[in-house]
Amino acid sequence: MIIQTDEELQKLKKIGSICAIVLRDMMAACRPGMTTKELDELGGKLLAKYGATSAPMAVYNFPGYTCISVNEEIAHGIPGDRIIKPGDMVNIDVSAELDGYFGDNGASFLAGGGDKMGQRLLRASKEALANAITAASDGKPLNHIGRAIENTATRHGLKLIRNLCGHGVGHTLHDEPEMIDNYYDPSDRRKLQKGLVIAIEPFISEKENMVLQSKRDGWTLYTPHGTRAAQFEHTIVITEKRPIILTLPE
Ligand code: M1C
Ligand code: CO
Ligand code: CO
Repeated sequence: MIIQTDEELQKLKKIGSICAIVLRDMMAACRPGMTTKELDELGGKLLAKYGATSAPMAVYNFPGYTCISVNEEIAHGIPGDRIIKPGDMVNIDVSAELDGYFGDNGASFLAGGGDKMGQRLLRASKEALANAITAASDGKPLNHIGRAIENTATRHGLKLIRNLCGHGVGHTLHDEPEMIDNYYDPSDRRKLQKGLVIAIEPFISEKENMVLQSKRDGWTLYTPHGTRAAQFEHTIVITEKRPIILTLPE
């Protein structure tokens, strides 16, 4: 969506901060030995405490309040009886709705510390998101987002998942513009504009550059060879200067 009024901005800030608080508290509560279902139940309780509704459930009938993906699972992992082990790469993605407005954020982390490559993936994907946010302002080409992400991955000697992308957010979870690529597409002529609300979510990976969808559950996106990736996601508003990050814990 494109923000027209201050009231819309305030409502988006409200749901954005709720998404950020829920993500932060779930990450802080995550311990090896827990199941992803236990972690998701906490997410569900926190969303209810703030009066927010899980977007994956409301919009897509997703079988969980949040998406929790471990190791070879890259995104849309269904919370279940998988036990989180020390050193696992865990991604939590929290998206929610309040009062007709949506927010979306996500983060990866290594449960109970991890290996060098895992840390490299985290550092590179966090930096890719920061660089993409810096590249986004009123009047700039939309493909500067993907260019910043691709350049960051390359500089770190890493790959990126090319068939996952960012998207517009606002009146629904996946709003216009669709498909904000995480790589540079010179043929993409779209421009960013003031007030546009988008979610940027780079997935930087060790080796593989695409994911497949599980035929078993219809949701989980995984790498065919089981190699890992890391994702960080924020919902932002385009301005003439630096974007406003909506998914910050107040
Ligand atoms: C597949 C790109 C990755 N919040 C989720 C998303 C997409 N994630 O938009 O960040 C969607 C959750 C709905 C199941
Ligand atoms: Co998300
Ligand atoms: Co998203």
